[in-house]
Amino acid sequence: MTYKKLTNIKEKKRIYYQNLPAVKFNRSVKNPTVAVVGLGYVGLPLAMLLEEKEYKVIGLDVDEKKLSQLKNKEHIDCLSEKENNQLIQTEIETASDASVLMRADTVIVCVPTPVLADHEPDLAPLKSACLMVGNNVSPGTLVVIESTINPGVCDEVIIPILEQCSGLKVGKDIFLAHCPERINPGDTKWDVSTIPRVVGANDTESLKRATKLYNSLIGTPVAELDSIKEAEAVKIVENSFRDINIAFVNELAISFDRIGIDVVKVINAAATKPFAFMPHFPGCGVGGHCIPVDPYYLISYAARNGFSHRFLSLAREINNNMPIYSVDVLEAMFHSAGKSLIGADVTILGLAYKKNISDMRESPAHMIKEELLIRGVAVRTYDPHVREYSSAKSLDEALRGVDTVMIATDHDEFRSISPEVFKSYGIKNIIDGRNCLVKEKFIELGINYKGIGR
Ligand code: SAJ
Repeated sequence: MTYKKLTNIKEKKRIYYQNLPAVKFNRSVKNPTVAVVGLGYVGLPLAMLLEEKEYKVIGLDVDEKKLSQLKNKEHIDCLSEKENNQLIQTEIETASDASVLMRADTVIVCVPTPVLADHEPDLAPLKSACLMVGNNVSPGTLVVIESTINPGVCDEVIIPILEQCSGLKVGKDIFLAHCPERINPGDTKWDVSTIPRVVGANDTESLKRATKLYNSLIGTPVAELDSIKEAEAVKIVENSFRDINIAFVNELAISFDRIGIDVVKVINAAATKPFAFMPHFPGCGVGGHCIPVDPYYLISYAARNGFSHRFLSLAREINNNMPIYSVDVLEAMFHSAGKSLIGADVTILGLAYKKNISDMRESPAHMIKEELLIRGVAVRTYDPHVREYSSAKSLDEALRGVDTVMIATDHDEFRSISPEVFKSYGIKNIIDGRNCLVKEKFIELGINYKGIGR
């Protein structure tokens, strides 16, 4: 696919900037200017870290609402409390006009790489970001892609866009590296300043510049790869590894449910082995913008290259089925009491895809709610981290008048609800989709409790 250069005004601008001496171009060698494209849960913490390390930072985003929130120092949902407090202290220049990129010595692209409804990779946000970069990048600039991508995207998509739009040669006039983001939302231990990083590029100058940049940002030395494809593969492998391990324990959970074994106790016992075992835990599904998404990037690219990732695909199928399995467990509970699900009142506790955050992307709770509605259930939802999308606005409203609860997210707020509180609301049935409650205590109180695999 050829990407047409924009009007020759851009040409003239670039030639003008190309000939500007660095000092006029505000290209201070001491404090290089770094532009971050995409100010989400990856780009914003990175922009704040760059500013902390005395880079001149320009934040670029197409979301005017987000830009005004940043300008007015409002709370940003995708950031932790600590990051929000830090954000108030920072003075990052933000813009939606891509021409600011002409002033950057380095441009770091941190835009989402989701999948479409058919699980095919959706590179539209990334392509649009690269078109902005290609049409505004000036010679000598280092471009780093942090967005999660499969092997081949830099060589086959990004480089053609950058070169055709800018008229510049990657590896000679401009430089390109891939440094996959490794942000773990909600993690209080590992953050952008401490998470070790991997950098890959196809030429030594690009690799050298990117390694120098990231070594100036984080304490641990960057792991270097001399192929951009290998760097693209690293993140996909990390997250596919997690997905297949979760699928393994989810399959065990379904199997052990039939033979009366508590899979969580077995996994915890297996984890006493200090080597060659890494515990993962079953649940009502795998959500988020990484784990259930990234394997599809490799599955799709490998298929285009004549290989079928049957194992990765099966793991995705098992994990995608867990929300349905959770509703099956509830239906079996009702049937064993001689009741039907039709007309039942059920509250789903938790909408976010994982504990103590507000992100609902690919959350299993959506599919659980859909499946309950299909089976004729009246559904209420409550998530203290996602009130605006909760149908009940308080725990009291969520529990009053229903006799069945499904836990879809193991927020601390839900873990701390005592069995006595549930009992006081007349809750008779609990499906613990995150195995986060103390099973024995609920059974002692005569509440029908079923977890996932226990
Ligand atoms: N989940 C399980 N069982 C598990 C672990 C997770 O069902 O044993 C579910 C969670 O409930 C959630 C989904 O999987 O719905 C994803 O959970 P996650 O803990 O993997 O959280 P993410 O999606 O934020 O993953 C991030 C990833 N970080 C990056 O991609 C940069 C991932 O690589 C990390 O391994 C993960 O955080 C982490 O370790 O927490």
